Amino acid sequence: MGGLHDRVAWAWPVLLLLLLQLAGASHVVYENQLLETEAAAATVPPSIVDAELSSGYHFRPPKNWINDPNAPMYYKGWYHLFYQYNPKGAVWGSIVWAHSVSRDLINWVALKTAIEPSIKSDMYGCWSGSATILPDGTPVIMYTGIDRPDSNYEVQNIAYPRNKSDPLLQDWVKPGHNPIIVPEGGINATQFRDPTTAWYADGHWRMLVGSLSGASRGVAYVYRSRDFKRWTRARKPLHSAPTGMWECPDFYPVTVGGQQHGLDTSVMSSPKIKHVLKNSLDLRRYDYYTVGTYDRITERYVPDDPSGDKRHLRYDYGNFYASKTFYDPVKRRRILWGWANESDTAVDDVAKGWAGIQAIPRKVWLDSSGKQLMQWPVEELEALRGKRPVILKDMLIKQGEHVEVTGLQTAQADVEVSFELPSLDLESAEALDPALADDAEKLCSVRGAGVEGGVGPFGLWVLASSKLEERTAVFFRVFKAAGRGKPVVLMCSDPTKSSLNPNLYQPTFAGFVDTDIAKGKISLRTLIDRSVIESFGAGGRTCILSRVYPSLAIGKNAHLHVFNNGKTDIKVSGLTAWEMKKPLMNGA
Ligand code: DQQ
Repeated sequence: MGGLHDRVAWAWPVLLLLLLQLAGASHVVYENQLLETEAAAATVPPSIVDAELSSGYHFRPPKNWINDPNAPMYYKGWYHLFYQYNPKGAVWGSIVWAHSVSRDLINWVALKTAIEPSIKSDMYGCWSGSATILPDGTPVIMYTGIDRPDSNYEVQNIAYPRNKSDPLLQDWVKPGHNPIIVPEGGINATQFRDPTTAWYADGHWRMLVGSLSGASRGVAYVYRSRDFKRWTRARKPLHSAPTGMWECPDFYPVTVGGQQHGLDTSVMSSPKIKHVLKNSLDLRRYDYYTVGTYDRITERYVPDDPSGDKRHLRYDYGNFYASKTFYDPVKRRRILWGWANESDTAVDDVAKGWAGIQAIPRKVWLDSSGKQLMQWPVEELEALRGKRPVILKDMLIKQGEHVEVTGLQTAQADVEVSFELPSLDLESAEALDPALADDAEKLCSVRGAGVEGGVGPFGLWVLASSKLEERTAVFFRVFKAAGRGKPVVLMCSDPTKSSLNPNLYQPTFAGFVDTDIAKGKISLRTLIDRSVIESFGAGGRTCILSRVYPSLAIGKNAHLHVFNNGKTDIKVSGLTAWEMKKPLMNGA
């Protein structure tokens, strides 16, 4: 494996793929578009179908619906991403596993469909799943199959590459012993899905399947196997909580002590590690996680913070769901993929012919506090930055002022800002209403970007029209809170003015930022990609992805400002903004 022959044999298809992509062709076979498309296109504002609103450097296929990222992995020089895909249109349905490959996580080439209904146990759907690399290097996919037409009876299946010497892993074979797991022993058969990457310890493989027990208990069942073929359920689930169905669980070790390197899923060298358990809450459609301890003898997981199952630490406080991580052995890091749905109507989605993107892949690691994860866009993204960034330094922004960042187009940009609060007089900060002290979203919806404050709101107006009728505010706001050792920092994305189109869903997103603002500094990085605003507060402590659809602030008409709507002066100690180039994006 991996010899000269393999390299020569695979060089041609890869070259061909790249040429085809450059020529605008695609390997994805598109079947009939939905019939409504034309009719719908005639009834929506022109901006919805404006190609200038189509994201450019966020992962997506040229058309149709996508949802969950599936089985991300690195194999023989290529990063692989599979994802839930509807080949027939821009709404969920007829789901198969589409497949793309990349050398750098940024430029993507679409391959043919990897997994589609073909056996009894997946005939009515091939739903989400994960990859595990076996000790001999074989990648294996486990996924959920729907095996009857009239109800979502969910079973777990397995697939192997037909040819392990193909670094592109183009063909997948489903062995005859499928399904490998069926919902028995009182399991809710219609809520039993999304197997995780397996981990190995003490002669056994383990993996999780998400489920619902009773009316409202989210559960992660543990299955064990010696041979990866026969799987038996452990007596008790790994963990459960009264949160509703757990979709797409993810479970992995992280290094304690603030180092950023990731760990293979099977690493168990306690006490230097902690584990992260993430679940996607079907009821609320967000991804939350806890940090805790895994006991591989009892097969139980205990969150460090006993209230963690209720307090809902989230990867992202915006539009980000059904995420999945993988270990990248090349750069020794753990990478997180997450799906961002549209915030528009299904009619508009059909009109524009596509729906859904994947967030920029993020490196994740445990913060030195041990309490939360940190996230940062993979460094490869920086290759898309234009050569001549606009740089601003030491700019004071007084109460009610805003300063436009000029000299570049900002519809697709990467912006890094450092704010200083030179005269941080915390007395002038607003008092935190105890009733909202645990509800960042509500707090942001009543204290939005337009509501003058003491310290903040300050931040960016992104995708702003020339007269500012349209703008999305990404900002911080500082509160003093009785009984807390330090001020409370809120990070918000307020899209309530993002578009003049009245039919859009424009939810305010927000999360608290666990940082010591009394030191007088906070940073913000925002990735702007036409209809995507993906922001990282305080070096990746709090992240918010929003989808917005301006009707004026499109292409060259999109502007960027720094604003301060608080009484305290804010200094922009540094701002660097780069235009972003377009990568190869599956032929889109
Ligand atoms: N999407 C998949 C399921 C998963 C859900 C189906 C989460 O496997 O539970 O497309 O978005």
